[in-house]
Amino acid sequence: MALVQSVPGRLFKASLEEAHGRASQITAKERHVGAKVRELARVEYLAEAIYAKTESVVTGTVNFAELPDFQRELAFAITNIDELRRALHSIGWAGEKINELGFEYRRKMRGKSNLLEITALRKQFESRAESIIEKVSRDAAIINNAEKALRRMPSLRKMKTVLISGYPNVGKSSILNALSDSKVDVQPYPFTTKSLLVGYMSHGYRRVQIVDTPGILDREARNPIEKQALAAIRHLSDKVMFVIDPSETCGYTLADQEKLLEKVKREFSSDVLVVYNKADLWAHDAGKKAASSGRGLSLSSNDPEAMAALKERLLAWFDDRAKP
Ligand SMILES: Nc1nc2c(ncn2[C@@H]2O[C@H](COP(=O)(O)OP(=O)(O)OP(=O)(O)O)[C@@H](O)[C@H]2O)c(=O)[nH]1
Ligand SMILES: [Mg+2]
Repeated sequence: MALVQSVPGRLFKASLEEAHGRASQITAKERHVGAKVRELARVEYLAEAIYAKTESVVTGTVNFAELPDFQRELAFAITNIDELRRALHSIGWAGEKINELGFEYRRKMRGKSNLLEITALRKQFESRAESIIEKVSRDAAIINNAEKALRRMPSLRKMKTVLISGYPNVGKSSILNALSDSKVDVQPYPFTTKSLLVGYMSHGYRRVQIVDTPGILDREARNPIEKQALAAIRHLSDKVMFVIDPSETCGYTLADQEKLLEKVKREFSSDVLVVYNKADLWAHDAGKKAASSGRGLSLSSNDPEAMAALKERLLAWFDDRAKP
């Protein structure tokens, strides 16, 4: 679903060509009458074409206040919604103004019988319409930029959701893939080159959305936009599955990963399930076993039995008052 409709390019020129094309198809027995009718039609069709195009931009834009929290927050982070609203207002105004002028000019033209005067009025109307469209060209650009930015917005469902967090390469995506019923959906994520990976898992009536958020929870928000993006993520869920790789083959020390875990708990969510992944690589290490024991689940993402148990655990998380 598009949140914003873009303003068609060459709004004036294309509408003008359309109007002249339609009007030229009008024929009348008497030459002089035919010419006048065509001039009137040019005005009518131009006003109509522009009005229809601007109207569909205005009505085709969603009411941002009615979006789900997550999407609304994100939309506000990505675009200046107030500026967009003003631009939409201007575009709507332009269409209505041209429509009104069309009526006014046709009334004037009907009262004339001199074809030169009629044609002069039609041309005057066209140039006034063109200058109105020029006046709102900045607004059109604002709308089209917003459309482009918002087109990249992920569309996540409003349902029970678990977020996956942890350093790169710890196995987040592997776990998500192993848990998901079907193919994982890749959703664009604005202002990062990364994407959100979204999976769904179900058992009976229970259904949970899992979102892998690479590079979002695992580092400092750098600017206001990222802060707002974090706020948006918070709307999605406060349940985080934090993945740690004690084998350190991910390239980060266990100590650094624990530090990030504390940070996520402190700043983002206290409802955290810790998963110690890649057990196949470190289970023989007594020290690492001791470090992880009792603090979370130890497993390997390539072990189907362990993944089934994790899935059950995550589904149960949303049952009444259940704790991970
Ligand atoms: N031995 C072993 N390797 C694993 C396991 N889980 C994941 N890996 C490997 O670890 C590497 C990283 O896995 P990913 O699932 O891509 O990790 P990620 O956390 O999604 O990484 P980013 O998307 O970069 O943040 C891959 O080569 C996986 O095959 C595991 O349980 N055991
Ligand atoms: Mg990944």
